[in-house]
Amino acid sequence: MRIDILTIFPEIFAGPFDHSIIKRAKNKGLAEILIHNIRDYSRDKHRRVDDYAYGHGAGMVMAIQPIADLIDKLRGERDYDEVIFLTPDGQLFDQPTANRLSTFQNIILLCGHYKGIDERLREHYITLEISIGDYVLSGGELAAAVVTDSIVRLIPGVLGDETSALSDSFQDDLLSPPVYTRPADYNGWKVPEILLSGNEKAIYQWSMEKAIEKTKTRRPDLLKGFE
Ligand code: 6GU
Repeated sequence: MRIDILTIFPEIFAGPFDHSIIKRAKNKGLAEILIHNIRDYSRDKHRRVDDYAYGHGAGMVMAIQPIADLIDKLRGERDYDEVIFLTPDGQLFDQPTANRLSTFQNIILLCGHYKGIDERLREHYITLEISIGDYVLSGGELAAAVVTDSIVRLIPGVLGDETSALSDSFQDDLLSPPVYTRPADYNGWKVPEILLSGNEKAIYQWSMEKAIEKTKTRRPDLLKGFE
């Protein structure tokens, strides 16, 4: 899968994709993540990418030309399954959306700033608008990093068996059960007996009960249609 990220702050992406699972996905050739600086496509002599909003109030709007030229260039090179705009007024991002995006070959993630982007870009270029939650970030970059992380880990072959199999059976609709590692007794704080029993069936049942119990108290909304 190839992910093209369009931003005016490419430096933000120096860190988040160079560790752990995403790094492994890139090294295995399963994910390619390309960062593009929108400013490089400005035809303005001062490399400006924004301008005053028509009509009302203060605040700058990201202009059409640099973003349109960049997307036109990319679309001339390959087909894209979705051109996604990260914006607080987009649809709420969730696991089913992550699952769907992870099946694609090529996607574009456009990071917004200021008061937003010229509405005509949304009408003519954007195919999907995503928000990562009901709070305001100063730009779409961190949201793009969140979306990228959640979809890259789902690409077949990225996660090893040890991370995928067991937890994913709970993952979509239930919160995870508690987990423990050695020592079995830490200054009197003991690991639940059943986990030391070696009885796989009983352990699975215990974990499932704990997951349901936790979901009931913390996120009862997730259990709709489960009981
Ligand atoms: Cl995608 N962008 C911004 N700026 N704020 C957000 C967001 C996105 N999702 C939640 N808050």
